[in-house]
Amino acid sequence: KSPTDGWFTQRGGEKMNDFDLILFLLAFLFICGILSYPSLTEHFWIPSWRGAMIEAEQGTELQSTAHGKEGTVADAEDSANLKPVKAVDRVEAVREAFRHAWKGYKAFAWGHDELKPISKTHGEWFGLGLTLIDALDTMWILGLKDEFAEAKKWVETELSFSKNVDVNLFESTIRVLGGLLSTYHLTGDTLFLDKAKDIGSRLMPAFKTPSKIPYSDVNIGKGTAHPPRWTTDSTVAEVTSIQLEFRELSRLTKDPQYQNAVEEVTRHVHRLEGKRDGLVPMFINTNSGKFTRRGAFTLGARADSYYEYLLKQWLQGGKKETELLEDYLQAIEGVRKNLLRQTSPSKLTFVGELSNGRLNPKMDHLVCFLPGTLALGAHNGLPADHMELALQLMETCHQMYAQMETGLSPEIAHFNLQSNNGRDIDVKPADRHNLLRPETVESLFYMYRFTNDSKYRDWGWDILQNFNKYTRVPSGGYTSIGNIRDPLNPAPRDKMESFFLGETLKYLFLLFSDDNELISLDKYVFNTEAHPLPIWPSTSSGRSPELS
Ligand code: DMJ
Repeated sequence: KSPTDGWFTQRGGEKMNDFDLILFLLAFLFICGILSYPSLTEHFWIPSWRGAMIEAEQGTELQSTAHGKEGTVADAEDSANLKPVKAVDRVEAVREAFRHAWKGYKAFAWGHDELKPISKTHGEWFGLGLTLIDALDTMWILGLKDEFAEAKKWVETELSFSKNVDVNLFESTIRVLGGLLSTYHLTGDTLFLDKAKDIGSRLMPAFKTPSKIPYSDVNIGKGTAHPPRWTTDSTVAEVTSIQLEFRELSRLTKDPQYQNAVEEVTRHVHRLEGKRDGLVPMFINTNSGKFTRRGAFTLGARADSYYEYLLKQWLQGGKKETELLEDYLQAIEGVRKNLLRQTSPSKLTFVGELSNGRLNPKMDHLVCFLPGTLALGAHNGLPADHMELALQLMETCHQMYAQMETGLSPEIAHFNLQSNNGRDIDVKPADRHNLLRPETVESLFYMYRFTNDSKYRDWGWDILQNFNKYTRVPSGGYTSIGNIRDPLNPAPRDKMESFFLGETLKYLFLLFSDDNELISLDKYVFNTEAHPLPIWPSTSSGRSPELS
């Protein structure tokens, strides 16, 4: 008999007991497994979507990302459930998020337009270092001096606009011209003003059209401009949301050509037929100067910043240009009359879209700029009911985040007027993406500045935490995602838009900062890409002081 055999034989009487013990242990392990199922799924599956796309071991960063000495994002999240996180820690968390985004941009996309954080490479749109320029004033405001210094060096030594490249007039105005002008104001460094003049003058050929309504595209190297290949129309928001920047460029350079060109567009649109109670269609023809494809009205894509720039130009010019104010007030009444509805069952107020007289109860996330703009107007003496509407719309934009499984908003929300499913908000499969957009945190910033209600900070804090949870890429950067309804697989899209650094993180930082004088809203207006430009010192005319 072998010793083993003997062992079994000797212990023959206890054999059943061993079996029982094994069964008991297996049952015990099984029950433990069931009890810890939620945390198992959380800790296994969330990293797994990253692991599948990126590297398996990097998924753990979700739980271990350090932000400063205070602890981790996960720690902060846990403690947030117990006690409020201090403003100073939130400010520090935004700095940490910026550094993490910058780390990816620096490593894989330095000097290029956009970071593709998952494939660890870059995307090019205009080839002008868009993310770097968009982020300059954010770094200055966040006090990230080393990062700012290296970016400035790139602007000094590498940035050239002498390039045979087609750029979009609107996008390069709000991001590049706006970013350079605001950085010049914050730093006083003429490097940025010189660069602003260079890009500003290269964009001017866009205005050489039969109607003076600018073309959408300019070749900044050749000095030629053209509309998109398929149409001679321009987008209304695009031709009416370049005014703050070009007016400021004229003021600084004492050269009226920029201001004249954009104000001609403003005057033209002011007089134009085809509006509905102050609401504008989405397209305008560069030959005829008339609105085209009339009948569709939205506060979202293609029209949004028209409304924003009416108010902000009026503020920039010292509240003297009454036609701007009239158009703004009329438009807000037009919104109330034509587009405003409430959901069922919770009576959330939203701004729908009108299509040939029929209301479509859908709202782009882009519309969430509106609570902030309305609040800014009310702060500047416009009717108190603008503030009431701002409060209601802010709640709706918050719900567009809070009601989603990831706590992040879809690109487009569909609202229920008569709810059959108990939900106020539905999301169509094609609209489930989130591009790290700023509009809601932008409005939260205004609402907090004007009300001091800490709930707006808490809502912004939730959004930052969810960006960290679902969009943060361990090797550096943040990514837009394809599905805000699936926390187990939010479907990363491998793109960090420049406005995440230019706008989203800047507004979050200002929301959490206790320093109200940091970009005072009585001294600056933010352009539509969150670049602060000064409100002009008062003069008797509506022209910028240096030109009057
Ligand atoms: C930005 O470029 C600007 O905020 C613009 O007005 C709208 N789209 C993006 C951000 O969503």
